[in-house]
Amino acid sequence: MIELHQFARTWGIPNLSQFCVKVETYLRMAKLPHQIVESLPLKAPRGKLPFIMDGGKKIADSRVIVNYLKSTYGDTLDADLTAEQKAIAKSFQRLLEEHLYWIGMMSRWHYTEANWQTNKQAIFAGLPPVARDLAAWVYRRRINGQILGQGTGRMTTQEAFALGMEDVDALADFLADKPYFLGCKPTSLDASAYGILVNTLGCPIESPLKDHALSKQNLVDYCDRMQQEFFPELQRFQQQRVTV
Ligand SMILES: N[C@@H](CCC(=O)N[C@@H](CS)C(=O)NCC(=O)O)C(=O)O
Repeated sequence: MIELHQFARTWGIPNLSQFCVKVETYLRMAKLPHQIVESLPLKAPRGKLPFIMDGGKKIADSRVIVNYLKSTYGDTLDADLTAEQKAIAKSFQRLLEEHLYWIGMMSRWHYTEANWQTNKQAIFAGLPPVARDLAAWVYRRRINGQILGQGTGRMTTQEAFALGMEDVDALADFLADKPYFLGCKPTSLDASAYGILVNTLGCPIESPLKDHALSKQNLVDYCDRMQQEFFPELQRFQQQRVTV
């Protein structure tokens, strides 16, 4: 059976990692039997989660994983899309994963001390105290280096959040009143969109970006629907917001 190696569940959403949510959602949408193995990036082949094990093969990077799953088990979700829809899906996927993602990372790893403590607790709480602080320090340096290298970390937080809000506006306008991003049926773009969006508006990392995303009722309803449909064992997203 396919093994999905990812962070432990937390925050009442499928995963604190956008890309782990993406792959688990894809597996569930495509109805591919799998089991979850809790892990940390230091155990991952490319130093990042998620990765999967399948028939003795280790496959890392959510994009490579989804391509592998499509070519090995069939493309049940995207096969019927037109070339134009596929092009739109690819563009939004890149916006979500290569742009909006980094602004979310900035909010978690170096925007406010409160966010950092929430993030640290969620990722490292399972480690013994000294190892926890050391691992958190090492990883914080490493991830902040990535955010700087990617470029988002070179902007003021105000500039970066403004760019993230443009992404959120584009996503809200494109989704409009459709049930899924490309219409009436879920596609692999929804795995990516739900992964990044639920980690923007549905997690306890506070920022102007989160507030802006929460002001888009169609995106909030979308995350709620996705969570209800594909993660029915989790509490409904909107109810959690009311009780938090
Ligand atoms: N392009 C990769 C990105 C994966 C990724 O960035 N994973 C993060 C968690 S969201 C990670 O494990 N980071 C650890 C690190 O960079 O040290 C994918 O699509 O899977």
